[in-house]
Amino acid sequence: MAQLDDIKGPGDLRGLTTAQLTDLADQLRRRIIETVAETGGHLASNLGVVELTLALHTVFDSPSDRLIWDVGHQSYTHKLITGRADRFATLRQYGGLSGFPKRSESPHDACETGHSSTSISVALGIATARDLKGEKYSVVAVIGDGSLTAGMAFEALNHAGEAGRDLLVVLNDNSMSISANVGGLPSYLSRIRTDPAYYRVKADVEAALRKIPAVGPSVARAAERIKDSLKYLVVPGVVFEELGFTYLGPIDGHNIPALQEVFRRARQTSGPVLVHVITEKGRGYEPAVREPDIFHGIGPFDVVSGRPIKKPSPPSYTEVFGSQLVELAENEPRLVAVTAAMSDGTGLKEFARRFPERFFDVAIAEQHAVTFAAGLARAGLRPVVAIYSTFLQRSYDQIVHDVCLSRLPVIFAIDRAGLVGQDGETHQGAFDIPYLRHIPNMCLMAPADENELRHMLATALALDGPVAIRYPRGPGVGVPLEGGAHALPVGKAVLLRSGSDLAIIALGQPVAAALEASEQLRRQGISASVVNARWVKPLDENLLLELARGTGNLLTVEDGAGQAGFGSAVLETLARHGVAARVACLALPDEFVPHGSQMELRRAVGIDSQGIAAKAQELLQDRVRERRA
Ligand SMILES: Cc1ncc(C[n+]2csc(CCOP(=O)(O)OP(=O)(O)O)c2C)c(N)n1
Repeated sequence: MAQLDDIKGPGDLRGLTTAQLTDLADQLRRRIIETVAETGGHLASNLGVVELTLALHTVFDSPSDRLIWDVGHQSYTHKLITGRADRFATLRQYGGLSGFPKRSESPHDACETGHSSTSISVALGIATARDLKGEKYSVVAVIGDGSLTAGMAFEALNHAGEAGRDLLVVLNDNSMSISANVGGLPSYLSRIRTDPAYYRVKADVEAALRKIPAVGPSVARAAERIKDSLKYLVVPGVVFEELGFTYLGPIDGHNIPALQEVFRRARQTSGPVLVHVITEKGRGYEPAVREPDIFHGIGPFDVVSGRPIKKPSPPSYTEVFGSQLVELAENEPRLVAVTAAMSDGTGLKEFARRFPERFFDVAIAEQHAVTFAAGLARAGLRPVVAIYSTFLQRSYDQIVHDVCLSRLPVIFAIDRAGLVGQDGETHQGAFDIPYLRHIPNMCLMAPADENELRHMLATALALDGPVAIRYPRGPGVGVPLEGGAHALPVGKAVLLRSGSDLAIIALGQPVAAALEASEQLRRQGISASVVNARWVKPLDENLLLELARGTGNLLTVEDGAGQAGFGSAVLETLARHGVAARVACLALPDEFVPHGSQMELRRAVGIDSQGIAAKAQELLQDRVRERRA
């Protein structure tokens, strides 16, 4: 039997029998389960595509044929059989293998991904370039049924069907997004899977074809061709057929020979082809089959019991948001909640249970989620749209055009703002301050702790216009949560500590580190004010100007991109008022921050307490040098 560790590339799979590939699938599953139990990761999605990945790599010739994994969270088997098995234990660790495809890791990774529903567009672009350059290779996009619900996937299908280029779309249908899939398209796919009427029609067509008599060799060849094309031009995929695709399927996604056969056929078919593959999310690991949503993305867990290994920690910002929203909704019947396929990730499960009529999961459709919320607000409701910072990037125009232009009271609960950790570049919540700060009518806050998040939600509800609250992934700082949430003064920062040498103005999560840094500085004889900024917009200009005129040294700290971020807002304010001060800005660098633990990444970019203290010293030394010069 072939050993997983001996597979150095897809070439080593060639010639393996079905029995050998099946045995390899077992080894792959074991390796994935054991590794993810240590590192955390996207377990259930990966367990579902082991055979699918083996079949693709035995039929297609990567890297000259391009395999594009939508989202890329299901690429572990692909990584393991493309020369990365020896490093697989470093998955998602700082400096180790990424949990998503990365061209820097392997020529077999055709592009960087992490956000959903991009694969068909990029595959079509590559196929178009291939044709224009007169090159010959196959392009394959593998997309899940959840990812197919996003507008971009529809846009790409629409274009690809008409363009008619050779392109294979593999629809990996496990009937799940992270949780149960939402909407008309999933219902359609489910009918294809389960409605016997479809199979009857398919069987009828095939039976009729078998009766076509063969008359002479050329007629026989033609009849064979018609049989072939008609046989696979089966009724179930009529929607895809109408869009211009040849539909093949549905195929059992755990049957390697069946998959290999359909992929060979797809490779020979000209024009765009959609192969509909049915897989089981979590396949081969009972706890993941039972709870595919929990095991979609999971931290370290115990393999035997399937239970997460959790260190005791304060409630997460997400949990505090979820329970506070339920509390507010009890007294505010207009409050409704919107999620884009992330009800669990954004902490809305309890809200959905308590107020099913007021909860909307719109599928992976961030743009639609925002404009839908605009409609809700326009007609008198108070929608709260809970979306991760990185995925809200998709909705920039909807925020500008549909919400802010009309000054609609939509509350944006921006979870996973700042450094998110192990999911890396594609998931860091780096850009929300820059992409929101400049939009007229928008207010933007960031809590320093989980209790402040509660008050900020109450504040947002009291305001009559668009408001965004950005808060980090992970546990809060552990402050007490008792007492009702109350509205905070708008545009007012909080002076936490007064000092005479410089002022550290921190926003959100880094406030705690700024306080620690001020302690370290105090021990070195440096006296620092510390401000919890709370608001990016409106900014507490009075306090800022006062501090700038006072010590003349300001250090801003934020866990978002530096360009056009919070520090930039401070600099703009000083410039507008003609106040000269020495200002240093600590923020995320002008580069994509890779994966690692949040702590490691904060240290690496210098927004932990040591980094803040060092930057403060640097600022003061420059000042001393300047004075001497
Ligand atoms: C734009 C965007 N929104 C949300 C997500 C979070 N997300 C990652 S995977 C996933 C579900 C994907 O479902 P599907 O495509 O069916 O893949 P499966 O995990 O079921 O194999 C979601 C919502 C994302 N990666 N990108």
